[in-house]
Amino acid sequence: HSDTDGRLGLRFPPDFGWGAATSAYQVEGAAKDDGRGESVWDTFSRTPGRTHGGDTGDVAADHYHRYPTDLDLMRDIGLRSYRFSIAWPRVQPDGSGAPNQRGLDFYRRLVDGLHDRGITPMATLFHWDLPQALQDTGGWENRDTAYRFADYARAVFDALGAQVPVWLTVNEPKTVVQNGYIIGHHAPGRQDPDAAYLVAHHLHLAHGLAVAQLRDTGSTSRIGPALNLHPCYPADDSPASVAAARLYDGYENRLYLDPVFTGSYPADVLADLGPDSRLARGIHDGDLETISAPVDLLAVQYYTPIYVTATGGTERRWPTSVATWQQIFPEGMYDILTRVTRDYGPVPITVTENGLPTPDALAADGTVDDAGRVAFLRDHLAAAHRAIAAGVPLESYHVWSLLDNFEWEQGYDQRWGLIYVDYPTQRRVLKSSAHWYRRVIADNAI
Ligand code: PNW
Repeated sequence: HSDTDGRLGLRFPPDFGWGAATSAYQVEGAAKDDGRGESVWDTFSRTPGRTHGGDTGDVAADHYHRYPTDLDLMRDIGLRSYRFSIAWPRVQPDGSGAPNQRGLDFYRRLVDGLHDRGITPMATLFHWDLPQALQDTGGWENRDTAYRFADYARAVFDALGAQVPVWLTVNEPKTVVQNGYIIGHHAPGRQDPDAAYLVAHHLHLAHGLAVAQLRDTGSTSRIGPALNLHPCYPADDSPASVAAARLYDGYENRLYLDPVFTGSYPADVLADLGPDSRLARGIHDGDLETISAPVDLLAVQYYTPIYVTATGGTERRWPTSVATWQQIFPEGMYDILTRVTRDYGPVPITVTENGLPTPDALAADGTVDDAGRVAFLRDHLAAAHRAIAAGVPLESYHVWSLLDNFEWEQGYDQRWGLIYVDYPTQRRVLKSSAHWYRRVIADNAI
């Protein structure tokens, strides 16, 4: 039961890490500043027909220039944690070699600004913006890209390792695999499933090599993977639906969790791909030891469940958001958090993304009413609260996103932020969800 302003009276643990998240290509803009190289997303978004309205991240939310204002807004909301990503092409414009100091300096200013305001930085090393020069030599299909990533990670750790207490390696390897290499509506726009699962392996290898690099620096910072997990439910209780949902879960979840946490690929997925798959042939001796190096935490990103029919198809069962792939099902948050703790724990967990796109508009009185987002966040936080009560070691939660931003192939058409961005002027306006979240953080309760 909620009181009149929708508050549930559910208190979170002391020091809970209330946060919000962004990624470099989606917010920074400044595509040519300070020696930044090009990434696969520059190439992809500049290719006619690839993004809504031909939108690109060239300017985005201009966060590269406006970060001091954005830091002040984070402080005003009361954030305890801010998750951002580092653009590999700013650090190594061609994907290898000596780091570009001016690129690193931006992240140093950002991290210093967070500490000045009492906000804990959480940095993702790779949120999909692969240097185009590495794509030109095969990208993630090329095993060498994982070793280039390890070098890049080392350069970042050497520059910022002491100031960033939590590192995330690869953001959502599954989305690169599925959207980048199977469906093809993300960069690099391929439609080649056999290549896709080899890409998965090389992303896992990149993760493991980066973990080793952090350990080698002697850092006491923590590190883990950032996985978007989709609870997969059988559409009915027939044995065929249950079996189909189980295999679907293999492709959606266990393919990304098992190598890191158990040191092996899920046998049902490997069997389904067959002995001659590029994945099966691409696993070298020792790879799984590298990939399963102990991590310090698991970052979970939850948006939607998947309902699987007896034939392995999917079905819509709950209301969808303006993102057609998203069904609104808060209970899925409870299910996925308790499941990863049961099957892969005990490992500290952070939710690094959860959110909803809504058709937000600036009203005549200068406000932005996103009541739908408030209800979504409150219901998902209530499910997270129940998961904590059930024993899930959840330490923090990050709304996707801090700011409206470049939503990949949807361009600027989908708004996911707590903060409205008026793109023509780059003016920021706190939405009603941001005001609501400020009170949640102040009360440490929903
Ligand atoms: C995540 N799906 O992507 C990304 O990490 C963010 O960069 C992105 O802006 C955000 O979620 C919202 O889309 C996803 O198809 C892309 O289930 C696709 C899916 C989930 C997450």
